[in-house]
Amino acid sequence: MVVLAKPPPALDQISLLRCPQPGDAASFFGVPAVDLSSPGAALAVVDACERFGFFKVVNHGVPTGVVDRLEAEAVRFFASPQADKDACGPANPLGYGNKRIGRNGDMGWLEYLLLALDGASSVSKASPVPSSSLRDAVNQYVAAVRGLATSVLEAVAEGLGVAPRDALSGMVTDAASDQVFRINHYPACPLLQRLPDSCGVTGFGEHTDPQLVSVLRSNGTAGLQVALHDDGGRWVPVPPDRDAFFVIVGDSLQVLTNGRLKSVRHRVVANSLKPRVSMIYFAGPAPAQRIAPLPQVLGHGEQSLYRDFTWGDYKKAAYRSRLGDNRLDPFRIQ
Ligand code: GA4
Repeated sequence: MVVLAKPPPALDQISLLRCPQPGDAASFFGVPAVDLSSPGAALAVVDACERFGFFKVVNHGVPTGVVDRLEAEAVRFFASPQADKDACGPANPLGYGNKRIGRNGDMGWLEYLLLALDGASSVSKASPVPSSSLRDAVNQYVAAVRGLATSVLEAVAEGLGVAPRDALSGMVTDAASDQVFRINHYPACPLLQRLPDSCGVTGFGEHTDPQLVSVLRSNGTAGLQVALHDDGGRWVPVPPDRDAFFVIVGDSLQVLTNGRLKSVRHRVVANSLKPRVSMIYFAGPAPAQRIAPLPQVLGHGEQSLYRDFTWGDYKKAAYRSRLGDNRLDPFRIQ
């Protein structure tokens, strides 16, 4: 983290970061791209999840109109009067949030809407939504993106030689599954121009996602960075691609594969000139789902690296943690 003698006002509660520069040769990261309908997709998915815990899906078949409609609704909501947005907040954890993330003091240069989804993957009644048009746009978008998440989990099962094919995806299609949807708006941050180039402002602080997988789509504004698993966890920028979906491996999938697939630390750095809008679908299992290595991923005599827990246990622990904590550590068998 960079420490300045006096950060500009309005940013004084948000951490500054040392950032890789987009032009640095060392910061180049060729994000693996997978076409799920191609032969060999299952092995490509497993390879990317093992090496990076991250990849992008291209030729995904999700209609552009569905994505554009939700983006337009999101832009409209975030441009609405502050009082209208505040009427959907403060996020606890659902609803409209402004700079505060979670319950334990994490702050970022963003505002967001966090929604829970019900068994039919529609926005739940417990989630405050600003309008029926935004609700409809989310429901339509989620129906498509949940299909993508289940295809990814089927590919993981196939690539790992796990049967049945829905051993993992079934955890998401289960009527009791715990799915969450988030829309983030990172306003342009002109104050950044007063900081040195190597210095960024935290948009969303570094963390891993607790769920199985997350599917992220953003507009064309840069900001997302991932930490490489090898190479000392070096941070690399992810070039934006508004036509692709990025898949992020979560902690639960790491445990279900006994650490073979690894969750990826990621963060968002604010942009000085352009707003960034991202929408993320988090595929979590049912609260009662046991999260333990699938028997077929364990080699002969291989023991679980983690003590047994349910998704409900893990979620409760996650919500007590700080964003950047290593949430799996307390569950690891020494
Ligand atoms: C990270 C992944 C999802 O965005 C999220 C986040 C949640 C929140 O924003 O309320 C958490 C964070 C996330 C993990 C640790 C806790 C809970 C903020 C936080 C400090 C919705 C989720 O499920 O976990």
